[in-house]
Amino acid sequence: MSHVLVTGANGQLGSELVEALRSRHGPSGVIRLDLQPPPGPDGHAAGGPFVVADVRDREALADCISQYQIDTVYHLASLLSATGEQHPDRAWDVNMEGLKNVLDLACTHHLRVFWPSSIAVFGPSTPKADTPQKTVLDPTTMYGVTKRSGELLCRYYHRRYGLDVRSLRYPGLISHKTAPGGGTTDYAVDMYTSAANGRDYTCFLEPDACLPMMYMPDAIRATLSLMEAPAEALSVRDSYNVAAFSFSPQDLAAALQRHVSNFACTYASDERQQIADAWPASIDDTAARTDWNWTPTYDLDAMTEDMLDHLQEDERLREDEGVRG
Ligand code: VAH
Repeated sequence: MSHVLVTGANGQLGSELVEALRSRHGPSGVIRLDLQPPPGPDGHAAGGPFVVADVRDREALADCISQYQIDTVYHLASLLSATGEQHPDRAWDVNMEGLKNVLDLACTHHLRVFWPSSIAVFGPSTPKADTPQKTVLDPTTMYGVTKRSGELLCRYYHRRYGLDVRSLRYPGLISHKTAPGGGTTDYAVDMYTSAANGRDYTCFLEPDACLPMMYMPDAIRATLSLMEAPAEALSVRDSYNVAAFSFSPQDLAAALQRHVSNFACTYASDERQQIADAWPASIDDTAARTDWNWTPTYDLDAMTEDMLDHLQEDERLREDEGVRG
């Protein structure tokens, strides 16, 4: 029976990847690791081993790998773009020391590794439309610097040591199950939540800040498709561009108003606008489509319908619980 380790398991991506991996490996086959225990009894799906540890602690990671006989690591623990700008030193430490610990241990224990990169590796000199797989990479944030550095580290470990480490440059990820934390694209989840709860929203980006985005079910499917692809099919060993669709805050507000007619969005951009300005508007993911048959399922309207269905149901359940007291 294969055992997989998910670091950053409490996060927006981690919590849903754990659920998807459990359907393949069983609850006892998916080991979660994060700085804090999972939130509350009704937090993530209960059950399955959980390790409280810091990914900068190589010994703790080694103990976990040995104790649970891990054969694959999904190393998600990371500080995201906005938080990384507030704490650049910690972002470098967690994002880089954590990754190198995982890569070194993967070589020692002959593991396979998935590691998320981001469109944050692109910068102001990168072509903004249909950003190519191979292009200028001049990230302006510490997060982007760690993601590009991490991509180069992954490719080095593959070429030098033969490590099977695979990576995706995720766009902004949108989900309803676990709140995101510290990202520039997180405005979208905040806007959905406000509209679903009958509140207006003030967006911290400009109305025309168009960014590549992806619904979480597609991101999970892309991750597992990449990890299940035959190694010989893969032509990219730093990190694959992967895309679904792009939209701006005003596009999202209009999509929401088609469902919540009285929803209103105002705009008050902050320092996160400068981060978004350096990122692409759309991504060319031809390599992913060619090498491992990537194709997205959701577009903006399909995502909006599904997001609102789930968020409005969650709100009804909270109100019912409030009524029951
Ligand atoms: C962030 N959600 O905003 C992350 C992501 C493409 C953006 O990497 O930092």
